Amino acid sequence: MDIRNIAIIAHVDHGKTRLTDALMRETGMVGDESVGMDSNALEQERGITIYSKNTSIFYPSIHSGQAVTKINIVDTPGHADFGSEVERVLRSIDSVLLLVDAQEGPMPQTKFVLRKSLELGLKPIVVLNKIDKPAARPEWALERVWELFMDLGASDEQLDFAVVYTIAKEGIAKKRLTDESKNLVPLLDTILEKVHPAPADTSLPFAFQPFNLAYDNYLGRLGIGRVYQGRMKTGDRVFVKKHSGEIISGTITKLFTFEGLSRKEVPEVSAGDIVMVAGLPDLYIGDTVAAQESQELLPAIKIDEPTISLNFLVNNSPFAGREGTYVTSRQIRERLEKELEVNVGLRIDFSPGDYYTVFGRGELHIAILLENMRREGYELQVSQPRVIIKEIDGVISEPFERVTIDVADQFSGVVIEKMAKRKGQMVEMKKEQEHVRVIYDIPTRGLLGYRNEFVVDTRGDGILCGEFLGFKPHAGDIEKRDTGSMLSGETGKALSYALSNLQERGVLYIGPNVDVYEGEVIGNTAKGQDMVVNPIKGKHLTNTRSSTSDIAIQLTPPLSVTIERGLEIMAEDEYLEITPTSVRIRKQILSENGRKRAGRASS
Ligand SMILES: Nc1nc2c(ncn2[C@@H]2O[C@H](COP(=O)(O)OP(=O)(O)OP(=O)(O)O)[C@@H](O)[C@H]2O)c(=O)[nH]1
Ligand SMILES: [Mg+2]
Repeated sequence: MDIRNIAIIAHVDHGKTRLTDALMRETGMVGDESVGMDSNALEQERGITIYSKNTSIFYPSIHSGQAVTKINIVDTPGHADFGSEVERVLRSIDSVLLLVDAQEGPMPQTKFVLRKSLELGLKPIVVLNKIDKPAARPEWALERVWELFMDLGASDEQLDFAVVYTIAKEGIAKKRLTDESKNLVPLLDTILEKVHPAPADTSLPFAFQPFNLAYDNYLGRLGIGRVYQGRMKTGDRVFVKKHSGEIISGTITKLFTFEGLSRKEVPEVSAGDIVMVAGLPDLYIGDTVAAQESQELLPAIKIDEPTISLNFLVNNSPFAGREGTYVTSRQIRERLEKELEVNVGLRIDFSPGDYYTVFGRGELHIAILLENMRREGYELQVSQPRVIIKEIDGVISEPFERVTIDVADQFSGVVIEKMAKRKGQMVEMKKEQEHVRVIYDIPTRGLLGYRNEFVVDTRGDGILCGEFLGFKPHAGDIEKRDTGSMLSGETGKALSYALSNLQERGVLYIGPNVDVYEGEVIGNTAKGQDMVVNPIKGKHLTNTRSSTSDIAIQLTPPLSVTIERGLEIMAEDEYLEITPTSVRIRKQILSENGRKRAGRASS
């Protein structure tokens, strides 16, 4: 069968998943409206794609009686923190649909994914989506896209891109804005016209390379990737060839292809297709699975190295074990070992014993792991994330990122001031109408804890996108925290009366009637120092006829501590306690005397 392999790429929220869902529906691959690509619970809750996923559609439909083409589609995440995931996928497909919101135009992540695509020599199809929005300006957006291609040094052939206009939400595509259309046929036709059929030489020896991993309790590790040449049957012997030079032989136990969202077991796979293989426990992203030991390696797939680390430990707070099902060190270890099977870029050092050091690609990477664990019933605590410092050629180096910031004019001052304080080097600054776009190179260390502040500083209106630059010489001390922690000195139930007084002195993380313990961080204080307070104190009963003011206590809604926010705002001597129902920040040493003693011992 004729096969086309494409990925859908874009800035976050520009409509990739909606379009993929609509393509599946158009071709009859899914019937139910509620079934979609963002299948993970966390993705549904957040409304963003976290894991890239593949689907296959057949066009025209299998029942049409005509010659059918199989289109393998990879839906990628648009959030900048998952950029390296997109990069991996791009290596394994033949063309991309570059989606651009017709109102917003190209955004920082559009540039990132387009640059990677052009560098790989891909010839994108431009899809201007959301043309139904009242403020949509497709001509303007198309002009910006063209400029972006030019800026990124596109070849003449790449510049001569096809354009399709879509309303992904309604499953409509048009080649010209003035066309009448009720379906996605114009887009499907463009794909068949512009994307070349996947080379399908089955006479050569088998070669396969995974770009994604999956895990199955019965089958073990699964590799999802592309068959570059040849055929393979279940039961065949193969060689897993690694770029380190290592060669491991193995046997394929099961093979799958994709149909819509489901995988279909097949006896044989052949060149051109995107498939899933089972039976190779040592398989990793970028390895070459070959029929012959002497076969050449396929080019490596780059995997970003970890940039931050933190410790995972058993929860030992006074509330430990109240809310979680899996709480022991062994249970946490087993869960982390399972995670290593599929989580690309994650590393774990199990050797310390009483804690495990987890290395990840950023706060969000770690936060998603923690969020998944708590949903499964785990309870644990983690230390503050730190950046990974390395010595490269005798120079102490740390990870750097390039961040693009878009803010309304009035907020640019505070952003520029804070970036400078965090050792950001301005690379470029451009004014566009009432907006300012500033680009910085900044140590990841300076960015830790900033995103949350950024949202507050720009009243939720600014956009900040980062891209990993690599390790560079250490930028020196960064002084960041200008708030202190407000700590409970007591264990009990927080009361409105006490909280109403405390909210005068800082921002609270808890509301009334919440159980607190001694040493728990219940808020922050504008003054740089920690402050021990009593949140459980009730109003003294006096003889004076009580006023109505007691009932009418007005509390500002607390700033709820999520896992991501917690990782950002916690201090070095604190832990983030995570259970299925709560996220709390606490001092590592709970009693004030204990902390004083420890402070004296260390000074
Ligand atoms: N008005 C309008 N809204 C759309 C259209 N397509 C998608 N949306 C909306 O845009 C939002 C984001 O759509 P998604 O498909 O999740 O975007 P995405 O690009 O997959 O997002 P990430 O995977 O998180 O990067 C949703 O609320 C959609 O309903 C469209 O054609 N018109
Ligand atoms: Mg998506």
